[in-house]
Amino acid sequence: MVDARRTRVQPSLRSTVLAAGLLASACGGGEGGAQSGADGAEVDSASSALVGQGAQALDVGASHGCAVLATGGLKCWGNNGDGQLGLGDWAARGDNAGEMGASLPLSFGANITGITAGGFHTCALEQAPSSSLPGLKCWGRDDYGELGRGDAVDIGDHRGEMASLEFIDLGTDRSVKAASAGWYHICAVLDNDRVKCWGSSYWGQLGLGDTVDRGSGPNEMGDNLPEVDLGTGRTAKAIAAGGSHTCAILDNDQVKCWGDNIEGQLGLGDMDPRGDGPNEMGDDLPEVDLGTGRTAKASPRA
Ligand SMILES: [Ca+2]
Ligand SMILES: [Ca+2]
Ligand SMILES: [Ca+2]
Repeated sequence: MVDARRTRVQPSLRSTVLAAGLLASACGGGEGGAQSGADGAEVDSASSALVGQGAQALDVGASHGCAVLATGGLKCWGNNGDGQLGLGDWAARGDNAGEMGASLPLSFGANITGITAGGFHTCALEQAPSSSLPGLKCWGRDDYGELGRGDAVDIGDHRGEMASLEFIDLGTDRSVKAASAGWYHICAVLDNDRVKCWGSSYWGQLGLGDTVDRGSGPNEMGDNLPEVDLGTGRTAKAIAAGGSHTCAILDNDQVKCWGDNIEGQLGLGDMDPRGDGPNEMGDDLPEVDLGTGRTAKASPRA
């Protein structure tokens, strides 16, 4: 499986087209009319799942996607080989007729306010009625601790696992503002604007100065999971995880990236991974040069 982490499979174009179709359906208010696109037929059948419900947020992973409905419910479709659809089985949805629309079960019934789909796992922000602060729940493949549960047990592929799924422990009294999942890791901006990452650290994508996976063993999460050092006094406004790298927009509107850099994805003018060894993070991690006087805008949060 180590080799698998080196495999750079690109999220399929089909998923991107599907996502565009869903947004068009949600925003355009059309009556399920034909969506333009190379894969129009699939877009049509998928968008019918959302007619009359409206998508409030959307993300697509390697080969699955999820949309948050206006009701706060969550619907997911596509590859389900690791339980990433959260439906209690391994059956893909959307690859056969009659699986979408009303036939597609809700992964969550209500209270979902945000969604991020990773390689083979999925995480949702849930605003529980009993809590004033939203928390993060993750399911699907758990090879490297990406579900943050202290074990390496897939969740969502057996009945009853979703109903009993608990919030990820990111520290005492901590809640989550935003999160982004990569192939085998995930990073979150907490309520205190600090960043914590867990899952695979093979390329330093957790930004912790080593290649030790976090979240797969006991005592690795919660208060024991270190915050990512973004530099003296720096906090994060937004976070985005790619395959095996992560980027954040900082409070000063500058961008910093860490993790795999074999193709220059950190934007630093070299191919050295950052965050996998000592003295590479914090003030030692350069900002991405966006041009003289240029800064980055964080997109509005859902
Ligand atoms: Ca199917
Ligand atoms: Ca399971
Ligand atoms: Ca390095």
